[in-house]
Amino acid sequence: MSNLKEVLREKINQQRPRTQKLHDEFSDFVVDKVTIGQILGGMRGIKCLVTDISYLDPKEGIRYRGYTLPEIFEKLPPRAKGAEMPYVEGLIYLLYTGDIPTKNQVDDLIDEFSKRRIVPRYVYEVIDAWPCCGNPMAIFSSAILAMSRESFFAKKYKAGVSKMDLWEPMYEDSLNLLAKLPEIASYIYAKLYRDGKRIVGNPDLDLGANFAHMMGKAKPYDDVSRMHFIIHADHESGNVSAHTAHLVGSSLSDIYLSTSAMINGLAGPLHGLANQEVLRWLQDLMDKMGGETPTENEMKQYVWDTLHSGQVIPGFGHAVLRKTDPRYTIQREFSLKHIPEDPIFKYVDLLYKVVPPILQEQGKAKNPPWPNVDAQSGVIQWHYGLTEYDFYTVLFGIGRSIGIAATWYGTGLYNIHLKDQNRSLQICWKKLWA
Ligand code: NMX
Ligand code: MLT
Repeated sequence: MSNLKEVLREKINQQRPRTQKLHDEFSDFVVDKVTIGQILGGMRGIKCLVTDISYLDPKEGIRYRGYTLPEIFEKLPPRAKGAEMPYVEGLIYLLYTGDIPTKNQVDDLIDEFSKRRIVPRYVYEVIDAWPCCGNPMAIFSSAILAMSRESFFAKKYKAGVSKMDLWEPMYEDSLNLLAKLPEIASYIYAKLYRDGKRIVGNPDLDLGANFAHMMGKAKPYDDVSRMHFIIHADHESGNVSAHTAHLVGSSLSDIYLSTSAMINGLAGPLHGLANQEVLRWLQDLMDKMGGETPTENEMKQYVWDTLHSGQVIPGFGHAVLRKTDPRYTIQREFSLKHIPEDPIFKYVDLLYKVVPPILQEQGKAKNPPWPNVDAQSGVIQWHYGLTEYDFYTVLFGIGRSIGIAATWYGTGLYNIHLKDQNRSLQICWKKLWA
């Protein structure tokens, strides 16, 4: 049995009385009042979900298990030889347990992942069955959905297991899924954009390095992958992707069904797809500029033209954040260090300067919409040779699955608050106006 599972068993036994106490003693506690504006704003600021995994402060950004992102990058030990970024497996350990892992615990998890990474043949056949030019996110979602056949949890549930023990098969499913996602995603990439030949995974590598290997990308793409998956792992539970997985999972659908649904939500342009929209939008400008870097005034004009045509500026603004996204800052610092002369980075750098004041002048957003995670991620991918930007949201999806998986085993842990969630969230207009 893996060390992680033993640790979780102990923690679950410690945590259960806490949840029970909340349920027994605080059930009538009034958390908030809800306004029509909040409902129309898409459940804006309504506190109605429980999670221990991450917390999003509007002024500070995301904290994973209480740690800010800079703290995460500083504290997560150890690093692969010559690597700048921590292992993704270290973050997975932290999100699952709340503890910064030791080197042995990370090694143990790397080993677990390499044992679980083999993807059933029929999943490759599902991917192969897609016609050419399919949407990578739709293909990714369907491959994950097909794997529902593998769900250990669904089998156990059918066989009749006590709900106190459900976390165990949920845990097994969650690690199985996470270990397989890089294999699936890299095959979709090979099918859509390379020669269709799968690069077989290397069991001696960690998740980030193995993904780089299967994508056919040289160093430092291993570090780029580690950074990307770590910063995208979770963003509280209320965003479309995490919330969707939570909601679907609350009916005790297995993790494959829940994650596939999450991928579908992430695929929208106001959510994860914005990271590729940024590149598409900038490419259009680059074409217009004939390869020249625009002046500040030319860039301002391009931003205004986009706004006047009724479109949003991708990569800017956020439903919760009221400052520059720390995920943006981490990628910006990486770019300043490694790719300062990249022509697209120069565009992005200019946008950082011109967009917030323009959006403030436009006057729609209450706060100047600062750059979010998506404003920077595509540029780094592009620089390291991943120029097929239609694929970028798949990368976001691998990262986001980590937070979903950590929450998923927690579904088995908490049990109480996730029963067929959201039964009475609707308001009836007729009743309201009567
Ligand atoms: N460009 C143009 N208008 C904007 C932008 C933007 N980047 N951001 C906000 N606004 C508008 C917004 O459309 C709304 O207008 P209206 O009243 O006509 O509907 C108004 O400002 C107020 O919006 P906010 O309350 O500040 O933000 P809201 O929560 O409604 O929207 C986003 C949040 C993220 C959907 C919005 O900022 C946006 O569309 N950004 C561009 C797309 C993007 O980058 N999405 C990625 C988000 C992060 N992620 O990875 O998922
Ligand atoms: C996310 O990472 O999910 C996005 O920033 C959207 C959000 O948190 O609302």
